[in-house]
Amino acid sequence: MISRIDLRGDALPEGGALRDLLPRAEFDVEAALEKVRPICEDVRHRGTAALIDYARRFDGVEITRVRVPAQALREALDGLDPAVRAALEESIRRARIVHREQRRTDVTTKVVPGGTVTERWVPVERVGLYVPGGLAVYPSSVVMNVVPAQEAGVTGIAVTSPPQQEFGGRPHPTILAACALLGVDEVYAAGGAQAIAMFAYGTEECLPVNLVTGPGNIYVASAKRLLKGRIGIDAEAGPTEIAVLADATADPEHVAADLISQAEHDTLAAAVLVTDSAELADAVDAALKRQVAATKHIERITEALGGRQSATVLVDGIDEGLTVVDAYGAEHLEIQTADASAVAARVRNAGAIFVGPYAPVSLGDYCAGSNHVLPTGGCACHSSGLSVQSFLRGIHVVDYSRDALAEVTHHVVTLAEAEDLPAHGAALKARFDWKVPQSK
Ligand code: HSO
Ligand code: ZN
Repeated sequence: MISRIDLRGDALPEGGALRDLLPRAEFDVEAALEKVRPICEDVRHRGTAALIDYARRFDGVEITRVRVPAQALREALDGLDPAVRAALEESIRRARIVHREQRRTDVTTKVVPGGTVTERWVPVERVGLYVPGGLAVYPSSVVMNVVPAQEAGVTGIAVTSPPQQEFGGRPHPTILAACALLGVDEVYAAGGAQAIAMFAYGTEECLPVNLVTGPGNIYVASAKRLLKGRIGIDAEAGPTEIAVLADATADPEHVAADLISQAEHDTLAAAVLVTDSAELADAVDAALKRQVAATKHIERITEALGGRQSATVLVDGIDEGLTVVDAYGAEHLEIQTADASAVAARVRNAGAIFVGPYAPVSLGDYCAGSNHVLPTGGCACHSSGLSVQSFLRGIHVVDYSRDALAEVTHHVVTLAEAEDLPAHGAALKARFDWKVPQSK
């Protein structure tokens, strides 16, 4: 069901070569650009009319407006199953506890007497949050996008999610209810590239936003790449990934259950087990067979686990395992080894790390308090998941007195002349009856 890559014996190849040996799904964002470009242009020029046409063409729904009326949000919340409401409230509560602590405070540094630089953290004014539709319904992603934006102090929050045939061309009611629960009243029924274009260019119904966050399919990722610059983006999210670094102490049933849990998202989802124990690998294989047969989304999971993006990687020890998981840079990494905390502390590249037998990825998906919008496709080597920081900009505020400026003027003039930009120096000289002071 899941293929094997045996790296035991020889020394591991270095850097890029090791990464090339590891499995990864094809997610060609560049190739989708040609399809996405005309859609974005169309939304730019025809606004709501274009969105209505795409809703008909891609989502099979007839709608007359894209914005979801406030009444529909209230009704969705009223109709929400009380158990789901309680679980969402707990998810929100925990996410708030964690994200509130992430808020950076402004820092003022006294550089010299009379000269300070302050880093002032200012929330983005208006953000557009994308919540995917597709194979599953993701109210939890509403929580993971909205909570950090709110905790950052963003005042203009708009959410969009694909219109659903089953619900009269509106997003799934649980998504609407989650928005209502979080106090978000600006919600749109738009999905795919066209939704990103709506946020970037604005329409009759939706003002343009400054930043778009949230995962989506390849067309969403491609539109983000195309429109980046006009808007800020969090990441070009690809299919979900789980890597598990495990030794002989791990419980194969748990490892298998966790691999399956993320394979459930998509046929392209990746599940990678890295272990120094061939016995564990065999036991996980057996557990996978048994457990997959009993899951609801058996076909999707079987395809994901059998795909070239999933594998069991055999290594010579946990040190080598760490080298492998660092080269892979998983969206989610579980450490199921002896002394898991110490092993986890040595990981350099992962979107989020789940430590020990009682921190499965599914906990993080819903109720750990951490964020589940995380870098995929190896982007964990250079990027972070969504946090309060994603919604803030640090502005440097420079405040110098006359004396403090006078004291450094000769250095500025020298550097400006060294760059053949004498007008830069002149801007300082103009403030003083200036002659070159002697350096001390
Ligand atoms: N594992 C997904 C998030 C999610 N799981 C939402 C269930 N619902 C990507 O981190
Ligand atoms: Zn998940």
